[in-house]
Amino acid sequence: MTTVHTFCRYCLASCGIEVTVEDDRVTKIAPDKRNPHSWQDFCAKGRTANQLVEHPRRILAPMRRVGQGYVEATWEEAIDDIATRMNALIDADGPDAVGVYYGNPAGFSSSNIVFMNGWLDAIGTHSRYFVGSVDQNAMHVVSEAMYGSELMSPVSDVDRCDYFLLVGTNPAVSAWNWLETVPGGWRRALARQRDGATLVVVDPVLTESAKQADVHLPIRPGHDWALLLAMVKVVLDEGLEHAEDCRDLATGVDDLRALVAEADLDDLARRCELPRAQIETIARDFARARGAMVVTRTGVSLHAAGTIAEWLGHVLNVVTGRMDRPGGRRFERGYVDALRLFDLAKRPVHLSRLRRRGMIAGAHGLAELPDEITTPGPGQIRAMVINSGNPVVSGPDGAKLDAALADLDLLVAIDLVQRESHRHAHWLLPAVHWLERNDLPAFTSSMHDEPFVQYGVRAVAPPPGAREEWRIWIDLALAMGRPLFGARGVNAFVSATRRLARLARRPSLEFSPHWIDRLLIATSRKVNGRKLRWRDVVDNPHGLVLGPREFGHFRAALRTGDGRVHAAPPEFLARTRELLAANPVAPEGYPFILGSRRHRHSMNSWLNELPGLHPAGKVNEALLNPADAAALGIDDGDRVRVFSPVGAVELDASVASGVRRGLVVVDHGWGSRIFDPRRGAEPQSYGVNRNLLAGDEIDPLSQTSTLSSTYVGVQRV
Ligand SMILES: Nc1nc2c(c(=O)[nH]1)N[C@H]1C(S)=C(S)[C@@H](COP(=O)(O)OP(=O)(O)OC[C@H]3O[C@@H](n4cnc5c(=O)[nH]c(N)nc54)[C@H](O)[C@@H]3O)O[C@H]1N2
Ligand SMILES: Nc1nc2c(c(=O)[nH]1)N[C@H]1C(S)=C(S)[C@@H](COP(=O)(O)OP(=O)(O)OC[C@H]3O[C@@H](n4cnc5c(=O)[nH]c(N)nc54)[C@H](O)[C@@H]3O)O[C@H]1N2
Ligand code: SF4
Ligand SMILES: [Mo]
Repeated sequence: MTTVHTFCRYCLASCGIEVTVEDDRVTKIAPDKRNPHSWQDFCAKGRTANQLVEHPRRILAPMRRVGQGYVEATWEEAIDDIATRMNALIDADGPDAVGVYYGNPAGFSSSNIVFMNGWLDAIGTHSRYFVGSVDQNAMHVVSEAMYGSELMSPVSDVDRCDYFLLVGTNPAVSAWNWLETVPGGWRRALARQRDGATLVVVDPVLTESAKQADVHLPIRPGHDWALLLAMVKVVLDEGLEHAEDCRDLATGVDDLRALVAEADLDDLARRCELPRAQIETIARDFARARGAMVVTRTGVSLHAAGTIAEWLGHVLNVVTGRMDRPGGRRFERGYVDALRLFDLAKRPVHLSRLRRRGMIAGAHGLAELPDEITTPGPGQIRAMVINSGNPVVSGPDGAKLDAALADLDLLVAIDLVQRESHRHAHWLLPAVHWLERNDLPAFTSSMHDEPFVQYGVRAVAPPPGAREEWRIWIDLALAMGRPLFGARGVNAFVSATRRLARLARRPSLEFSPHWIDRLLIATSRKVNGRKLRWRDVVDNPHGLVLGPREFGHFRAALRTGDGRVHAAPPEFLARTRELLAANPVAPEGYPFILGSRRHRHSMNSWLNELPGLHPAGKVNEALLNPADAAALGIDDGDRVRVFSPVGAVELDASVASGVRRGLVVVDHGWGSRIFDPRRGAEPQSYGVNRNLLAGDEIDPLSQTSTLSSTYVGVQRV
C-alpha cells in the first residue's frame, strides 16, 4: 500500500488530495489536510475520481468504427489512418479542412493544450473551437481591452474583503473558481461575513449561496449590465469614486461619466427589475467599504450582454479603487510569467469563413461550427478532433451540431469514455485520467490566490492502451510530416530523442513535457525574493506556499502599452449605448427564460453516470415558480414539455419558490449518452439536454452562446 499526495483536477478549486493505492489501484481518496493551500472544497467528485478511472465503459485502446460498431486497433494503425486521411483533406482543400474543439478538461492538463497548439500550428488550420465561447470568453475580451492581455485575471483577496458583490455565481455549489483558484473561497467569505462583512448575491434564483447572503438581489436574467451601470452611475454622480485611481491608474473615466450621464437610474432599475433605492444603497455601501470586490461568473457571461456586464463589474472595481488593494482584486504574478509567454506564442488572426467573425483567445465561437462543417466551399471543415469535450451537450443547439458531426469525413474523439458528442466518431482514442498523469500547472500559477506551487503527480499507471494527449499531438504531426509549432527542426529533434531512447533503452531520454516542466522551473522568476528549484517542487508533495500575498505588481503587469487600465474601451461604450436604446421582449409563444444550474456532484456533462455520486434514477428537472406553475396548471412532479424555436425536451416539473417568476431552471449537462464501444451494450442515458433548446444567438462582443437567455415555452404533457 502506498499513499500519494497530489491534487484533484476536476475543477479549479484544485483540492489537495491523499490517494491510497494498493496493487496499482486507487482504493481511497481523501482530502490532504497537510496541503497548505487547497483541500477545503474537497467534495464527492474528488472522492470518487477512481470510479471514472475504472469506468466499466472506459475506452482502453484506440477503436475504429466499423459499420455501427467499433473494433480495437493499434496506435500505429490509428495514427497512420488519421494522418493519411487528414493529409488528403488538406492537400485537396487546404489546412482549414481539419478542425478541433477542445473542452474544459483540456485546460487541467499542463501539456495537452500546449502540444495541441503545436499540432494545429503544424497544420496551419484556423478551424479552432474551444469551450471559452460557452464559458469565459467575456472575461478574455474584457481583460484584453482593459488590461492588455486576454489572460490577465485578477484574483479575489477574500480574507480582507468587507463587501462581496457576487454576480451570477453560486460558489456554495461550484466552489470559488473560474479564471482563478481561490481554495475554500466560499467558506472564507462566510467567515468574513461572520466578522461583519456584507455578502450580496445577485442571482435570479435563491441559490444555496443566495440563501446565506445578507442581501439577495433576484435580478431579471441577462440584465446585470443595467444593475452594474446603475451602480457605476451612483458612484460617479455622487463623487464616491477613488480619486487617485480614477486619475492615475485608469484612462477613460471621463468617457464613463459621459456614458452614465446618458443613463437614467429609474430606467436602469426598471430594466433589471430591482428597486432603485436598493441599488443606490448597495452602490454607496460598496464604494464606502474598506475592502470590496465584484465577482462575475457564468451567470453573467452566458447572456447577450455578458461582456458588458463583465466589463462593468471590472469598472466598478477599478473606479472604487479595488484593484491591487487589500480586500479587492489582486494581481498574482505566479512563478511563470504566463502573460509574457502568451504574448510570445503565435496566435492566428483570422475571420471565420461564413460569419466573418474574429478569434477570441485563439479560437472561433462554437455556435458557428455546425455551419462551417455543412456549408460547402473552400475552407469547409471535413475532419474534426474533439479533445476533452462534449459540445453537443455543453454547447448550443446540440441537435444541429450532432447532425453536422455526422456529416464529417473524419471525426476523432479523445476521451475516457464515448459520450454524446462522440457518437459519430470514426476513431475513439483513449485518454489518460489525471490520477494517471503528472501535471505542473505553471501557466496558471498566476490564477491562484496566493503564490503556490504543487506538482500534480500521478497516483497510478494508466491502462497500457491509453495515451496522454501530448503524445497523440506529436505522433500526428510526425505522421503527417508537418512541423510541430510550425517551427523547423522540432520534429527532427523529437524523432532523434525517440531513437536515442530506444537505442539506449532509457525512456527518459525521449522528449516529453517533463523537459518543459524542468525548464519552466529553472527559468521561473523569484517569488517573494525566492528562486524556485526543481528540488522544491518534488520535495514538497503537499505543495508549497511561496510566501505571503504580495500587492503592487498590477501596474507593472499591465500590457496595455501606456501602463494604464483602459476603463472605457470604445466598443464597450458603443454596445452599452445599443443596449440602452433597445428593449428586449419575449417572442410570442415563448414567455419564459431558460435558466441553468450546476449540481454539486456533476461536472458539466460528465460524472452524472457514476453510481457513487448520484442515486439511481437521478435526472434533471424543470424548476418553476409556484405562481407560474399554478397559472399553467402544473403540479410538482408533473411531466412538462419545455420548448423553444429550435428544440423541445420533456421532463418532470419541480415547483420551487426560490425561482423568479418567468424563469424555468433546468440543470445543464444532463442527457448525454454513454456508449459502450467495447461490448456494444445499450447506451446509458440520464436526464435531458436542456441545451437542445438554445439556438445560435451570441453575445456579439465575446461570441459566447447565450445559453442562459433562451426564450422558451412550458406546458403540461
Ligand atoms: N446551459 C449551460 N450550458 C453550459 C454551462 C452552463 O452553465 N449552462 N456551462 C458551460 C461551461 S462553464 C463549460 S466549462 C462547458 C463544458 O463544456 P465541455 O468542456 O465541452 O464539456 P464537458 O461536459 O465538460 O465534457 C468534458 C469531456 O472531457 C472528458 N474528459 C475528462 N477528462 C479528460 C481528460 O483528461 N482527457 C480527455 N481527453 N478527456 C477528458 C469527459 O469525459 C467529457 O466527455 O459547458 C458549458 N455549457
Ligand atoms: N459541482 C460543480 N462545480 C463546478 C462545475 C460543475 O459542473 N459542477 N463547473 C466548473 C466550471 S467549468 C465553472 S466555469 C464554474 C462556474 O461557476 P459559477 O459561474 O458559479 O456557476 P453556477 O453554479 O452555474 O452559477 C451561475 C449562477 O448564475 C445564475 N444566473 C443565471 N442567469 C443569470 C443572470 O442573468 N444574472 C445573474 N446575476 N445570475 C444568473 C444561475 O442561477 C446560477 O446560480 O464552476 C466550476 N465548478
Ligand atoms: S471537484 Fe471537488 S475535490 Fe475536485 S477540485 Fe473541485 S471541489 Fe475539489
Ligand atoms: Mo466552465
